[in-house]
Amino acid sequence: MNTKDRILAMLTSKKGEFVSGEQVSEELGISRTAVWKHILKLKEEGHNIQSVNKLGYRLVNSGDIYDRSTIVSKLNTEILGKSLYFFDTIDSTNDELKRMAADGACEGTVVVSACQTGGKGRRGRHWQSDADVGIYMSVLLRPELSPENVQSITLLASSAVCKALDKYVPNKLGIKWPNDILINNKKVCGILTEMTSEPDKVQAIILGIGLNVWNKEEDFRDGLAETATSLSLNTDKELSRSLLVADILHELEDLYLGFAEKGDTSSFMDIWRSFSITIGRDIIIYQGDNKWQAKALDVLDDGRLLVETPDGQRRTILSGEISIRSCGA
Ligand code: BT5
Repeated sequence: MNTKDRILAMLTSKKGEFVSGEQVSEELGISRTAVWKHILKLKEEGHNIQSVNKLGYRLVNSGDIYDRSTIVSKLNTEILGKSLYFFDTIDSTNDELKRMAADGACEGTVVVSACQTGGKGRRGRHWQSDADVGIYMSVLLRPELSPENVQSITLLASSAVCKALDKYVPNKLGIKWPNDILINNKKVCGILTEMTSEPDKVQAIILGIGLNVWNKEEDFRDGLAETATSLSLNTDKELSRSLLVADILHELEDLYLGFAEKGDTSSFMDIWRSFSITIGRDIIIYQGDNKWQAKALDVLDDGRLLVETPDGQRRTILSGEISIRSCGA
């Protein structure tokens, strides 16, 4: 192992704690200036190393090199991400991809950004998108489908994300209809699906995925610490945002190609149901100014939620907010 790699190994073994320049120089028998030069080289290679006066050096998010070439090196897809744009910062990956779609970008184009200044949730809500802690990505799909089928694409996406995340947090994930992915009832991922269409044909679907990876509890602002969580808060497994992006794209493509070929939602609806924390629960449904209670019975193959009201009537809901009673989410 050369000296630079030995420094990296030392920093990695400290798991995010500081190591002083003196310690490194003594252990490796090199001068402090030589240590500093190797650290600069490691930073150039993309390692996120923080240098703080009197404390020394620490590796932030160890091993998590996040850039276009690292993502592409891990991609194992035919279509999704073949055209992939990586930004250090952008207003919103959904908005950027929408602009690209209007200019004729092809199906499978992906936009990833290390940070968003105007990350969006549904209905104009805000998505906290701090630098270096999360995944903010959008995927362009152009399926031969009518606009009514778009709801099921959102469920396809949450099923794919759960498949990709399950190995990091086995048996902990839950999906709250339609698009919230939770760990122990706290939101780790949100999905925003936007569409442009002609009356009976979809032109473009922009699938936006926001995933909290490295956030610590104190990073969540505006009361979000009560309701939000991150992957690293729930697993000791090694995390790499580049690998996560590649894995999510792989799982998405797998489910999407099956769906686009046969128009059949059953393959991913079974996955969705297996992660669902909504079905069988008493819920409150919010639609505009109305709020009513019901029991969630099932999710239909087109993505609508089938519910039963206390007087025994069955209804389906296509969109809206729900909260699950006695779950806090
Ligand atoms: C969503 O909206 O959950 C969809 C979020 C989609 C974000 C991605 S990031 C990449 C792409 N580009 C974008 O601009 N957006 C997409 P909704 O169900 O409306 O939830 C929004 C609510 O979640 C907010 O009102 C907060 O309460 C909460 N929230 C905001 N930021 C959060 C975060 N980082 N983690 C967990 N919860 C958050």
